[in-house]
Amino acid sequence: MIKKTLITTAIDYANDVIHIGHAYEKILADAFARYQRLINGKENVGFVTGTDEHGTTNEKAAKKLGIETQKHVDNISDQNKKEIDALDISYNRFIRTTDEDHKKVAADFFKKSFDNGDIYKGSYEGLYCEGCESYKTLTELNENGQCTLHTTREIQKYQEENYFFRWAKYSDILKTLVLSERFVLPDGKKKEMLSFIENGIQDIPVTRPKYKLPWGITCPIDDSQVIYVWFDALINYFTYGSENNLWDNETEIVHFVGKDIARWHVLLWPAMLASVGYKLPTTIYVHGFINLEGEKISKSKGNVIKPSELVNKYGVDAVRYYFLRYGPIVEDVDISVKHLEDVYNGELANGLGNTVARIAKLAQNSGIDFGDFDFATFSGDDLKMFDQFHDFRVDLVIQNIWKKLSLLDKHINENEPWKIKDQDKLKEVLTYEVGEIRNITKILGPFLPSTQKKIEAVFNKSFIKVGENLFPRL
Ligand code: ME8
Repeated sequence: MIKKTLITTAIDYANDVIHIGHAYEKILADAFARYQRLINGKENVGFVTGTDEHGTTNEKAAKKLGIETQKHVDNISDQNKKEIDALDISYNRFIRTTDEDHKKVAADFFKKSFDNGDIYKGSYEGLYCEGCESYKTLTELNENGQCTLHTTREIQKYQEENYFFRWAKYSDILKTLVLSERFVLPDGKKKEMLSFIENGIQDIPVTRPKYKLPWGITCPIDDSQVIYVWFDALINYFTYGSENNLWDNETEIVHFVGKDIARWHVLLWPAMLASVGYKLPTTIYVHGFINLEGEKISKSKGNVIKPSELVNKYGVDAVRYYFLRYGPIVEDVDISVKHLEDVYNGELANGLGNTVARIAKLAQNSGIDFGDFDFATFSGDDLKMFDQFHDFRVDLVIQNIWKKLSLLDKHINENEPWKIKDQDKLKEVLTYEVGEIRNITKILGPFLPSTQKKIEAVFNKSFIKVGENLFPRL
């Protein structure tokens, strides 16, 4: 049986352009997608990212600017795509929830759930946070009555007629899922998800009246309502997957999400899928948050950095490396531009760049023929270097590669090939060193795709040439 993989990231709200916090997840998922393509073939991998364009947040952002909502989301989605492209994210589709195919798939999904008896008419009276696009209970608010994640926004009071999804009905199924191995990772997240279930899952409104929020997908069973933005947005994965033969039992479905939206993916999404009888996701991988110099990244704090700003200054692979190696793979992390620069100088300019340049120069000066090399075929030893991808620990995979690199550097320093006069001895030492750098280069692709290509061009042929300076010192 062919194993296919569908990889997804959360789709970003189109109220404002993404910052480096949002970008982390894209780089993480991209490294995993590139790895899957290496081991399973690119025809067996689908990777989708995009923008979440309906709902109050997006509509209000457009109103504030005095422009049509569609125009606003077109503009932001376009800018987000450029940001994501600047990071060399190898998505197969950049989906938008305003895409016609998605609107149709989402409406059909809703109708199917309704036909199966899981959606019913009701009325909601309660609280809503527009930042989370989520219904809230009093116990979820801080002592000032604000959402703990969006303290600059006012909590809304809603009283309206809408349609509810029978979420509570799925509590037992969800509990079994959460307890099962690898459904939610890292394991530390299980407890939080279980406590949501134990506190009692309530049925949830899955439409909003159009007279209050016209911006959304029209509800297929009542055209005076639009589909609730989370119900609509989660279906984006299925839109892409089902249209690409990637929503079946031969496909492993992996969702990468941040900790603030784990609950929607671990608890609501599987209940929605169970309601219509579609395959459930295989794994939901939940990462932590990036803070910048001890502060939450936010517009109101004035500390927003766009991915492209870092890419323009340090180069795409340096940015990728920094986030993959030091990003919030499990817990939140605090980053700073100073730390990025130290890492750049120490691990990229000195570490990788310098080692590559030293070996290339020694090899070129030696006049020795090192033979061709196959960068595309992976041995058991090569694949072993990727072992920790099993747990999505991209940081540890990189750590191991850099350990290998520093051993190689040590080998150069100890053997001092530039001093060796004996040709046979020189050949032996350099053959080992050229071989090692080639082996390291081979496995860099998921993390530093363009750097890999550059090093490959230097070490590919028997004639090794000195290439460009990969990471000029800052
Ligand atoms: O939640 N550090 O969109 P979003 C790490 N549209 N990750 C961060 C982050 C930070 N500082 N800030 C945000 C939404 N993220 C919904 C998703 S999916 C069907 C719908 C992550 O634009 C966040 O955790 O608020 C989420 O995974 C992603 O960026 C998009 O956040």
